[in-house]
Amino acid sequence: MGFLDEAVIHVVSGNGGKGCVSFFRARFIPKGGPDGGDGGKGGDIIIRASNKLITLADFSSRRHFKARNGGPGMGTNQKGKNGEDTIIEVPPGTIISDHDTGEILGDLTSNEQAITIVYGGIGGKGNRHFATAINRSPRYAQGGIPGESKRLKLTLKHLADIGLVGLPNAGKSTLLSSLTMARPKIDNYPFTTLIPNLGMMEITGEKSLTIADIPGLIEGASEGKGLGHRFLKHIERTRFLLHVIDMSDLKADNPLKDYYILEDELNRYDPLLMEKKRTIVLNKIDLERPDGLKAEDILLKINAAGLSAIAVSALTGEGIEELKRFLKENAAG
Ligand SMILES: Nc1nc2c(ncn2[C@@H]2O[C@H](COP(=O)(O)OP(=O)(O)OP(=O)(O)O)[C@@H](O)[C@H]2O)c(=O)[nH]1
Ligand SMILES: [Mg+2]
Repeated sequence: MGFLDEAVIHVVSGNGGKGCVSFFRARFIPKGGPDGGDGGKGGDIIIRASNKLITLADFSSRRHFKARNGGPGMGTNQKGKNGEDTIIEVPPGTIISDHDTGEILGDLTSNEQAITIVYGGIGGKGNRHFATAINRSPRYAQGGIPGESKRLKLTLKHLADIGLVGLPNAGKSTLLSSLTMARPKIDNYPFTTLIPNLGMMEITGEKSLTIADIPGLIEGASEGKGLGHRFLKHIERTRFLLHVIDMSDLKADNPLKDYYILEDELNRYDPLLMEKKRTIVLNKIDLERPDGLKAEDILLKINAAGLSAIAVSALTGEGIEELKRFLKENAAG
């Protein structure tokens, strides 16, 4: 499942209703005073975060949003109805900016957090407001103030509880498919994943953890090399990182070399990434190494360097249950 991480939408708040020109009419009172009511206010455009959404995919088919106009004022001093607001739901982690000026209008991080983006126009005043000593029967009422329109850019930053990082071909997508129901494209060449994939790992009947698989990272990613840098923003707000390394591909005398190179890239991209909890997943332990070293031997070397890792084969499923248990205990919110 690929997802949209950016969308541009067009929003328009409701016009204010126009004020009314009307005069009081009753039997035996041929010339009553002005009693035209005010127009109703136009609806606002409100954007609200909802936990039910995890992507911006809905906005690929729906880009225009308009709030209802205010109703016109009526006789006997009746105010027009206020136009209904339009509420647009987005996933938590959506940043809203003005597409034309770049100004950030809002950053919705938690469920139900909402922001009013454009207000509806106020209604016009009815003719009763314009009566004066000289003109007691004004035939004039105000029009409503028109709604405001804006082009907005929505950018989704928070995609997942857990982010998978690693070199191309390390087995991140395979790991996503063994931890979740997601079925991303997997192949034996670097840069198979071109856009991030998301999957949900169930914890209990109600709760699940969202896992994001991003394209492989390479040295220089923080300066734009490869593909992964474009997607680093997706891991900025993940709670937990799984750093996937390929056991069949690492150097026995320096098993963490590539790990440190990528960690350095993460740090260059945003030092705050270093504050996230993380663990190393030693993947592809089903493969034979030419030097005959087994997963236990590599794990010992990693321990000797002061780190720990969880050994798995994303392909055969070995170690996956342990990894799931570990994530439930350490990566759930
Ligand atoms: N033997 C073995 N092969 C694996 C394992 N995990 C992944 N692979 C293979 O490694 C290759 C790359 O796997 P992917 O899951 O596409 O790797 P990736 O890290 O997502 O790669 P990019 O998207 O290019 O960054 C595929 O041929 C997988 O079948 C494993 O545990 N054991
Ligand atoms: Mg992949």
